[in-house]
Amino acid sequence: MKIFAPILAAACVASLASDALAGGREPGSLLVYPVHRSGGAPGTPSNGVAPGFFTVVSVTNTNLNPATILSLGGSTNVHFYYVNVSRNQYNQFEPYGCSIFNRVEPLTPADTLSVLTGCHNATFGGQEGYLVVAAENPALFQTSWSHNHLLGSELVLAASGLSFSVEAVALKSPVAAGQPTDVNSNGAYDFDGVEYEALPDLLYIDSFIAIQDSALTLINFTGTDADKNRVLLSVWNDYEFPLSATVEFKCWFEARLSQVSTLFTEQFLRSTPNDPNELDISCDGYHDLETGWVSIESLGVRNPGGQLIAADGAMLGAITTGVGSLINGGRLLAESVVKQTNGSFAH
Ligand SMILES: [Ca+2]
Ligand SMILES: [Ca+2]
Ligand SMILES: [Ca+2]
Repeated sequence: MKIFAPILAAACVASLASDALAGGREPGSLLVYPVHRSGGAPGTPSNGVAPGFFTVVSVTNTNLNPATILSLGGSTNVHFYYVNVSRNQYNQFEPYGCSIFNRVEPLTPADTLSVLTGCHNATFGGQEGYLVVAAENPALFQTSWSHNHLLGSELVLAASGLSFSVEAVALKSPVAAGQPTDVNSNGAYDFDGVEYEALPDLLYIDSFIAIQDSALTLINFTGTDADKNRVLLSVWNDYEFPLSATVEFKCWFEARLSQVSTLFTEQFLRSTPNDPNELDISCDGYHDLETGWVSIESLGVRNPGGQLIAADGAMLGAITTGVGSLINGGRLLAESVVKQTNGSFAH
């Protein structure tokens, strides 16, 4: 930091933010797991995408109160939608497409279910992407309902033992408990404040350490998997020196920060005006490593014809170690709702 730091405009913006955020800290009716790596159970073939990685996904029904011991009260079904990405080797931010593999599981009151995605996702290994899990009425066929009792998390493991875990983003439904959530009957989960909570319009990486070269994951919830979300990354280094980069992506990506922009590298940050005291890990008062933080905002979503279909795309994401890092850890991106964005998930 600077000794006499001016009050950041961003801090003022943050203080206006709504407290109704989807931070994965309270149970909801729909869960978004930002990353799944379904490299297959040990011994299963992989198509070469993220081989050796697999994920344990957990979902818990915190409802302890069955209506009657013999009724379905308190129970729910949970519909898993594995969104599997077709990687584009020429542009990791613009996959060729995303396809959904889905299945339904029942949860009794106080039930918790953990699955290995290599077994639970599509029948062959080597998939990656993200996962949506939505509560459904167990008495009706594929009818999503308000059941604000779901919590989730995931543990991503590599054969080497390296791993990270991250919570699922839990979205509450404002619909009355037990009532169907597809209010507009369009067959999509709408994150519009009517069916489910709206999504934030600002995401944050609260801090990054450049040499860690963490992986950024973003999911686009506006338009289809063919539409492109243009994103502004506003970065401040350890001396509040402003930098920025843009990235365009479709559907879902996970990429190392150094691949998103070279501004995230230790070498580049050393070349900027930066605090000579931070980050000091040898306790000699002189910096050894460079750090910064990031706000992430959509600049709009365009269809394949280049036409603007939304001025502000809806996103969620995470910052993790991704593939191959020696340093482990993962967390959801922080969120602010300055102005609501309406996302949706068609299934
Ligand atoms: Ca809907
Ligand atoms: Ca520094
Ligand atoms: Ca030092």
